[in-house]
Amino acid sequence: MIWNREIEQAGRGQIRELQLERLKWAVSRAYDSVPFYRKKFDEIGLKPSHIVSLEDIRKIPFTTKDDLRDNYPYGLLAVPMSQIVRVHASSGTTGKPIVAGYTRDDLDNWSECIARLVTMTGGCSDDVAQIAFGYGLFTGGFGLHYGLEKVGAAVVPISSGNSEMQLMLMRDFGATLFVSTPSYILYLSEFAEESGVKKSDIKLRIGMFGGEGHTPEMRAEIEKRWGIVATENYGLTEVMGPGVSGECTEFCGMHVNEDHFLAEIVDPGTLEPLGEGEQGEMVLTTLSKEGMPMLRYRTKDITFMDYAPCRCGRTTARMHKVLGRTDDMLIIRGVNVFPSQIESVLVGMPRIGPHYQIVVSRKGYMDAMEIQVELADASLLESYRELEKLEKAVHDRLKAVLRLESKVKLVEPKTLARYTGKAKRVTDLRNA
Ligand code: DLL
Repeated sequence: MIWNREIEQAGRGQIRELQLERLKWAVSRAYDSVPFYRKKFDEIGLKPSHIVSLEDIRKIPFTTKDDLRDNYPYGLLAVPMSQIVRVHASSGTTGKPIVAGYTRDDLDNWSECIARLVTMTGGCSDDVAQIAFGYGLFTGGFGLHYGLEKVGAAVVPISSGNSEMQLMLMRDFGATLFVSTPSYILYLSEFAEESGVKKSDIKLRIGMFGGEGHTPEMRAEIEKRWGIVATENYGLTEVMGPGVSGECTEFCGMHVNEDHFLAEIVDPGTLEPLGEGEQGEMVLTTLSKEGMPMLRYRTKDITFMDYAPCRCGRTTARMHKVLGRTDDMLIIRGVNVFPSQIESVLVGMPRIGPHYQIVVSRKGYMDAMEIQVELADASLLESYRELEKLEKAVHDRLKAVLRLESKVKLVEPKTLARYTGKAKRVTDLRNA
């Protein structure tokens, strides 16, 4: 069990004090060792010595994904290659990947961060942990791996895909903790059903899901199908990978590892800071990273913060689950739509499965959105009236929530795409 009481139960004043001390360290190192940061500071006449309070962080310019791309592959490293012991990367949809370099201490801190998250979910040394994240450049596999080992769990590094083997090992090795994206466990649910695997054949008790969001409705679906406690964790390659934050079993947000990350919320339009409980874009600063320090990284993830102590006994700030990304928001005929809103509606409805795709197109000057949803049971296809009734019910519910007209198309079970990693549920044909 890894519960670092010194930080996870510290008073807010103590946490802020530690953060300030580390922020000053991080800023000086970035300024002294990374020409990119030095140039940005010099342009506005900012010196590391100007950072004397946590609020002074607002003087520091933001860092964006483009900055990482422009400095590809190693331009943002703060140490010589001889001190880097691991490199990861995240492939974007276009162009060059985002690269992250880690020193040995960075890897130790990473393991500690994950170990805390595992402990928060109830994971311990008795667990057999099956990791179904890809092992490779993606941070998911290796990231969870070392933290689970640190806790003492028996790690099964099966990696992603090969669902038949996943189920076989899950049963034969007695896996009790499963790690994947929410999309993959859903896919595996289906596989389990088809292969006649019963709940009683497996010992799973905890799920640790991340790398993408899932709605409360989707969580309920996963918990029901597997009889597990489904928890969520969050992170991104740019600042570490998984390990930034994760849920405890009080399920009231994800505890941020605040001794390693300083979280701010800003208005994505004006970039002005927002207060506790106010929804905006999360900006992260690394407080301990040696290999590749990140100052004020704009994550594009939309969430809000809660600084009240948690019922679990931890005092670290909690971020609410990610509500969407500033770049996955669809604007359909002027109305803002997040895919997660659509998922909430669909997964809560009877007779349809959790699999869906959103297709946006443009006819003339008009945007059109079609939502393809799988039926849970093919027998409904035999009654046109029933089908029409259900289609209308889904349509009306979506219209009420989104305040937008969309076309709903119910399709046969198992005809839409399945994902072993992160799902891609939106196809936007408007600029194709
Ligand atoms: O997805 C790191 C990770 C791996 C986190 C495994 C948790 C578990 P990237 O590939 O760089 O890193 O993608 C980072 O994924 O900015 C979010 O938009 C999204 N994301 C990650 N976790 C969550 C989550 C990993 N729990 C990007 N909820 C982030 C919503 C998430 N979005």
